[in-house]
Amino acid sequence: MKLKPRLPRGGKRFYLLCSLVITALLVIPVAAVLADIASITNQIATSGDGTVAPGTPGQAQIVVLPTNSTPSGDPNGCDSTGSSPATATLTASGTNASAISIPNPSVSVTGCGTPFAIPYTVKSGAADGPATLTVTLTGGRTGSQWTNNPSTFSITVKTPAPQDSTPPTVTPNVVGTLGEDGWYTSDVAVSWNTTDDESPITSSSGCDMSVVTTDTDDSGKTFTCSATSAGGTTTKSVTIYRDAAAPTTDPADDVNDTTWRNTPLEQDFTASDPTPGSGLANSADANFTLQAASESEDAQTPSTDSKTISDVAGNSVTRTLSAFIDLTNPTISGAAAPAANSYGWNNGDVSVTYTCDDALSGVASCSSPTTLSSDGANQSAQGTATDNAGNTDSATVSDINIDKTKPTVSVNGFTDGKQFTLADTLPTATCDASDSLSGLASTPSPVKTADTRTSSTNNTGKVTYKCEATDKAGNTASDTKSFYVVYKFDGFRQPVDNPGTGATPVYNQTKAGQAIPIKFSLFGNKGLSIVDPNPPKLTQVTCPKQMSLDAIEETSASSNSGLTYDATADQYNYVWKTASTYAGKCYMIDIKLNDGTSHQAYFNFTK
Ligand SMILES: [Ca+2]
Ligand SMILES: [Ca+2]
Ligand SMILES: [Ca+2]
Ligand SMILES: [Ca+2]
Repeated sequence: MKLKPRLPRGGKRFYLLCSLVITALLVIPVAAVLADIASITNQIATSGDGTVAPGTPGQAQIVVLPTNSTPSGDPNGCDSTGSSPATATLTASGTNASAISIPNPSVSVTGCGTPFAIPYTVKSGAADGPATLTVTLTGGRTGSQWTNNPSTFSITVKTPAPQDSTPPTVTPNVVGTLGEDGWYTSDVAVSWNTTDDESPITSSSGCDMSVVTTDTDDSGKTFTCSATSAGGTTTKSVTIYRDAAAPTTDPADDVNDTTWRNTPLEQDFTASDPTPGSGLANSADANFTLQAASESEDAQTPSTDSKTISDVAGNSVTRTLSAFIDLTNPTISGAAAPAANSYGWNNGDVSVTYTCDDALSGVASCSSPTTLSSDGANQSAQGTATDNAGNTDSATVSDINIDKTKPTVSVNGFTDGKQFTLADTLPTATCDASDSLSGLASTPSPVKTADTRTSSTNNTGKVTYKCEATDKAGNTASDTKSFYVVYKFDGFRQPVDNPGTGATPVYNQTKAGQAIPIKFSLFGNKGLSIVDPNPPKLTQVTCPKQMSLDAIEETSASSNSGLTYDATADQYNYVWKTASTYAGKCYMIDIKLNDGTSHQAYFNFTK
């Protein structure tokens, strides 16, 4: 059987048959201990209840027990130490207090767990009657809160009766912290009360106070006390079960993973109770698995799983597994810059930058900006975000249209630099434009940018048109062409021959010193200020070895050089008076008109 602690009892009458017999009745208010185990602080166990005959010595047996709990203010462990000793003082009170003699009432206490004694003597010839013996503990470690202090027990002085027909009463007293199922989870003190109302106890064995300080198996540790009086012998046993060690696990510690992950964390454990001991309360706890799988609440709070393993005595250990779990992909968004124009096009490089965020484990990487620099429609760029748990997501920015290429454009309707005479129908300028990528933003129209005819009396001059095209990306190209409006001029007339189209020009041959009429028509009288400079420029040229010659059939009688207009023939006549020094030489005359045109004729002079 397993023994439960008892309530203290009042004094019991007994006779002391041997002066050295130690009565052993615990007087601790154990009910308070049971009611609130945590309040036990350095509890004092005293014993000595019993019946004593006059003229015999006795002892108050005392033990101070350490406590493992720490209520407010009391230091943990043993409160009476070598450096902070406590003092135990034994005093007598009650009706028969004068019967008690205590030669050395105070004892210094410097430890816990070892019983010690304060002797007293019942005076010879003392009257029968009860007396209360009180042990008071003072001093000790600072803040000590002694439980059961003072501790009292009672004795009854009784003159021995002449006969006794009943054996003594033997009662065990057990003090300790009781756990589950009869197991103690602290050191346990076992003491005994031996009483006999009829005659003194003459002998006893196994009745000293004992302290159990090591764990037991489920056979426990058994203590037996026998007491003998004139009425016979009584033997009682008590078995103590002690388990103060919590179960252990393998792995021995909690598992705390502080690295972010996106998968569950699992750990298998085995559990056992150290032997000797009470064993696991639930044998199924010998193997268990902790798993954290749910997403962590925030970056400071890991996901956890835990299990508490208890032994039969009620000692327990709790294992916890924790992990930081992020199951949510990061966010990423991309943005293109510069923005496209109203047509949706860019005409330069486009940079795509990415913005990444992750609310739980945080962003581990975010794609660097991408630069798109090639022409093309519907281009795209993709970026990726990764969080610290390895979750990823990507974003694509599409519909990026780049056109850096200018459109093609030309002024049509005439070729650049083409000449038209005053008699011609002038061309109509048009624009021809196209853009192969983004397309034209609008159809260009020709713009006349210059017209020098407005400053000319004869309406000759240069007319310039410009076409400018812009594509939808904003690239601009232009083309400018000009045509000239000149006099209608159909060549020199007789007697001067024109240069012709041969490899060498036709040379007009005449005698040096003649006046040569150079005739041409501009189809209408354009005035006499049409030649510039006047006289025309004359340049000597090298006579070819083989010249195509044509004789000047007519010379002028006039000796004056100059320009005249003949309305009847509608032609101009410029009389060129040559010098006799021209003999044997060749010349080119260049008649430059004020419409910008030049007309040449070649001459070979003879003597
Ligand atoms: Ca008896
Ligand atoms: Ca245990
Ligand atoms: Ca995340
Ligand atoms: Ca273009």
